[in-house]
Amino acid sequence: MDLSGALQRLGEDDPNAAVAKAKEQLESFDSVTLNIAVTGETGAGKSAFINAFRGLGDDDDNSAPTGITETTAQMTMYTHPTKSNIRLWDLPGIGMPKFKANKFLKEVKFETYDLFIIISSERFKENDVFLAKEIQKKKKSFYFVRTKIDNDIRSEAQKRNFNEQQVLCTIRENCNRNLKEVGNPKVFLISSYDLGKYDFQDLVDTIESDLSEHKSFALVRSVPVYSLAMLEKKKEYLEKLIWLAALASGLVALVPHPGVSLFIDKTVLMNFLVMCHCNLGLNEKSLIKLSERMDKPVSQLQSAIKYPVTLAVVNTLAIRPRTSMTKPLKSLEDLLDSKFLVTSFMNAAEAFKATHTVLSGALNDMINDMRHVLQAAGLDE
Ligand SMILES: Nc1nc2c(ncn2[C@@H]2O[C@H](COP(=O)(O)OP(=O)(O)OP(=O)(O)O)[C@@H](O)[C@H]2O)c(=O)[nH]1
Ligand SMILES: [Mg+2]
Repeated sequence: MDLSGALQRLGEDDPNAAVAKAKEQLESFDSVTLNIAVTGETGAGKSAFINAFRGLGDDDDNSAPTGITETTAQMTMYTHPTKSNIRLWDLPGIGMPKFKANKFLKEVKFETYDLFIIISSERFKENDVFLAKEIQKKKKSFYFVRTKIDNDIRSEAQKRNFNEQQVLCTIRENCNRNLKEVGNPKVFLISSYDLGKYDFQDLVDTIESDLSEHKSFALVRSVPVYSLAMLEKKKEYLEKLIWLAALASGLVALVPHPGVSLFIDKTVLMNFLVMCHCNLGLNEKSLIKLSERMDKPVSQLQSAIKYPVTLAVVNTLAIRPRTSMTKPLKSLEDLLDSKFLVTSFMNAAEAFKATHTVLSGALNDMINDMRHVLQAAGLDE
């Protein structure tokens, strides 16, 4: 996209006004809230699902306690580790002695949640159907998730004539038999310990298509990348924001006389790149989590990273960080260390084009890196 296309999309002629508007729009994507309620019987796997969705292990700090005895007896909110406005709510199932249907309906504030996930590790029961109907009455969305599929596959795999697709099909049919009363909804089969497999991606795609643009962005940005398909989805979303970030950086409004260098605050550019870096799972914390989940040394995953984001930024076109004149940059942190960029442009259109190219190039490099990380982790099927 060029500058005139970007201005047209924002409905602005004036680059200065467009910068303010682009900043506002970027912030609105950043500040959108998403509240996901997760409910189901005790032991169904609610807490494990919440942890997996947040990219955490069951033993991490701030993770939801999981276990073979009743562990969640009251509603608990868990925020996303990097985005506090994305929240998952652990709601004890209505079958629990301490949480009968009436009490549940009274205590659950339906309007708080954007959607409900009803989890079972076996067949869905009366309580699940009852709850779905109540949610339906409140005009909210619900999704049925049949979890612990890895267990089913593992035990069925012992049998002669084992066929994974057939096992999945049988589980699906079994679940559907009990859900006719709620209009035969789709059941998503997942393993919280292997989100890259089975129907997790399908679940995200389906929820995404039911949400508004801003909320679906919040959803996609919050899930960890455990498959190439999820990486592609993230790519699609992040690419959509490049033109906004390029405008919001304010370069187009700052162009001086031709040939004169500019010292500009690069906060917007860096914030965008750091957001992408973190969202794709290239930050150290995410790599450590992935290495633990896949039982691979973190150094093996790190060595798959070929283009540190700094290189992409530094080497591309007109944007050069000020510190490159004094000391070499080695990491994203080095680049973040210097507050200003020095650069020069002929006009606003050129400034926009250069910024757009830099951001696209850096994002593309990060995506390629994440693809290599997934390969190194054995998740490139
Ligand atoms: N293999 C496997 N085990 C799972 C999965 N999800 C949960 N579990 C295990 O099932 C048990 C119960 O999971 P929890 O997440 O604690 O269940 P819960 O629904 O939160 O249970 P309460 O808090 O008691 O209501 C734990 O031992 C988990 O490790 C899964 O997808 N696969
Ligand atoms: Mg629990």
